Amino acid sequence: MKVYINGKFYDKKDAKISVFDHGLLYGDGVFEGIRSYNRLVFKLREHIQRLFESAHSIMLKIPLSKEEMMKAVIDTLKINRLDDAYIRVVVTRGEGDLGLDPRKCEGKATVIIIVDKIVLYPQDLYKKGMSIITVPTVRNLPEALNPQIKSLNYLNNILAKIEAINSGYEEAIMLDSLGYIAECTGDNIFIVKNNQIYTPPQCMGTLRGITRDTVLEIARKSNILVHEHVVTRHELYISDECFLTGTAAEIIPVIKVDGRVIGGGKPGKITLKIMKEFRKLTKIEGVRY
Ligand code: PXG
Repeated sequence: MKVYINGKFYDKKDAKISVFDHGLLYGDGVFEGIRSYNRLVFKLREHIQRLFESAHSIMLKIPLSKEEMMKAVIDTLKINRLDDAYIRVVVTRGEGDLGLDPRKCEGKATVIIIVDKIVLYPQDLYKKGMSIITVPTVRNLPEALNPQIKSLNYLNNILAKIEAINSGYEEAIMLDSLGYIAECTGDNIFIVKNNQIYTPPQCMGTLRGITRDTVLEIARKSNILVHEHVVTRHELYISDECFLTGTAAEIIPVIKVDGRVIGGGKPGKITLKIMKEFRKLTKIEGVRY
């Protein structure tokens, strides 16, 4: 495996950055997770756009243009000869000193691109559906650290994941500070009720997922009504169907939440239709390499 660091490729064992990098010391940086399917990078432009928006928001200057970043991703895929890959793009504030002052890192941002495989959930859960739970750790307040910023600070999500794992579950539903459904630790959440789709609005402590946007697009094209609307736990419990979306997770059905069976206790027909349409899109859309 060859890893891209600041314009050069290194073998995995030599792909190292400084212990003074503020990405490590403070989680000061941003990232993206992207997928390619059969040599097509899905939604590459959208991911790079979000990366630059995250960086802009935390006043981190990425030392490449968007076009150069896209080319760097493609070059990393080509050199690794992977047809289907999970691509991690990381930009940190760079090397500084033992103080959080970002001025010490000025002009030294670290750019890393790793291409590998990712398996988020056991494969059989995509057929059977997952049981998940809501957890005590609430999603970051947008006015503190906005979940729209895909920063290297994922401790909020990791704590929620730990709570799910400690209770014997694979995934956690995080609520916002008002108690509404926000999202999962690395996925957006959708419910279906009376053949209509609902997902929490992005202003309520939810990342604007690129898979989420794709699902909304698929639903609209399929003449399914979609609502970006607050969702309570009660509405989730009495929904007909539930599924999660994310680049790493793709689309995975949920059949039980907090011990309540969702719909018929198996993946619903709208979920299956969206999964099928999504799979089709990944076969035809994307930047080729
Ligand atoms: N919410 C959060 C908090 C995320 O981190 C999503 C939603 C889905 O967004 P996209 O754009 O991918 O549809 C994400 C992204 C992992 C992992 O290892 C998960 C993500 C990113 C990187 C790694 O679980 N999810």
